[in-house]
Amino acid sequence: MSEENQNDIDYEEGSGLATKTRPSTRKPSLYRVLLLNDDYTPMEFVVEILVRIFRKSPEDAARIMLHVHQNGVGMCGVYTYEVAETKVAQVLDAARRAQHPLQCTMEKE
Ligand code: TYC
Repeated sequence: MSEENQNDIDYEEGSGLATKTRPSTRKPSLYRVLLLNDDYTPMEFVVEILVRIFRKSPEDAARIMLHVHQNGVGMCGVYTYEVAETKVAQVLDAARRAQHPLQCTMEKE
């Protein structure tokens, strides 16, 4: 089933009525949350963020942190709009409190 036809409208023969045959269950758009590299944020702080805010295992967190360190940017996860927005805000707030320049952003998948 294509994304466009997720909630098909059926035009019943002769009745003049359009009836919805399925309840509305449109899939929400998803957003990638990205972490950006910088020269000052300690590696341990980034790992801690990935464990605490993105629920990564310490091993995955270390792998993602190193990827960002080496490539400039990396993905922390994919979420619905409001969840992604909240995670970005939590990262920026934690970085600001700790006075690290760590940057985090989101983009539509
Ligand atoms: N580049 C940082 C350092 O060498 C580590 C780092 C990794 C910073 C990932 C930000 O998103 C980041 N201390």
